[in-house]
Amino acid sequence: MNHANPARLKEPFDAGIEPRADFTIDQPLHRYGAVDHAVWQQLYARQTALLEGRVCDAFLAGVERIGMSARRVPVFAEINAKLTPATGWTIVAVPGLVPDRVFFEHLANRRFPVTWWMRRPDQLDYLQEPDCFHDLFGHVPLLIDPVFADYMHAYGRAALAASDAGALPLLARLYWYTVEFGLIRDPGSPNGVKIYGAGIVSSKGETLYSQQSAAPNRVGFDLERVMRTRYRIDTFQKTYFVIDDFDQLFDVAQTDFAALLARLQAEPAYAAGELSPSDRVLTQGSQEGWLNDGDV
Ligand code: HBI
Ligand code: FE
Repeated sequence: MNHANPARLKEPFDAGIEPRADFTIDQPLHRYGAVDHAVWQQLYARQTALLEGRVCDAFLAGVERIGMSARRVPVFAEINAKLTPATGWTIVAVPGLVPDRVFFEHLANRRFPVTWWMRRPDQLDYLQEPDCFHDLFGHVPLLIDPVFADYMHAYGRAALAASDAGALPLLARLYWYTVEFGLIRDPGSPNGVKIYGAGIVSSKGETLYSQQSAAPNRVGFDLERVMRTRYRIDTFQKTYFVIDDFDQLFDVAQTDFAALLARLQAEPAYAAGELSPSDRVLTQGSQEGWLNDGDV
């Protein structure tokens, strides 16, 4: 799953549903048709089968504890009945991508914005914007893990501060290479990694590619390295960053980002597929299949 750049919000929000000032809406349960539930059922069945043995245990435990329906688009209030008592997080329905600052305001208050609508059947394998399946199935199960839940909260507060300091791109890279496309060490698995990033978890193609392909680099997570690394939103990742455990993310969230951001903004960025001599390289990618498309 790749996120469109929120700044390029294309379609006006669905005319029938006027969002509140914080861009939230009530989940329009009446708007789901049989096709929406069928697409949810198909994606849920496909990904839960594919993720066995590939996704981290915390994700599977989260899916179990939250108890999302396998057959119908879940009712957000029913998800919150399980999630909120556990880690204080609440999911809120939104019409789609919301402006960065609004997004971070929600995270800083333990609210996770979940797009209400489902992709169409012809978008099963690829969709530019996050839909309900990506946001709910991809992101929410880890919000019931206490350490990951604290990381997301601390990240939201840091990103809010960074966006005021004009350093949002650096924090967006941290989100991209952890929350969206992060891998976690697992010695017994292919390439020594398992998946936790929501963008991978909600994508059949990237679930297989991120763990098994020889093309991408897999590099030990380092905060400054990640914040200096550009990413593409229209291809699978050229480099994945691998954490040892969620405590590592929680420690990162305690960083004094103001001082770090001031220093990093002066540093040159790495291209998405570039390796640096100081990288802890788990696998050096063959880069096969990468169009020599330069790099954003
Ligand atoms: N809005 N609904 C929604 N979901 C997101 O994941 C999201 C967003 N707006 C901004 C945004 N993400 C980015 O700023 C982050 O991915 C960094
Ligand atoms: Fe996402």
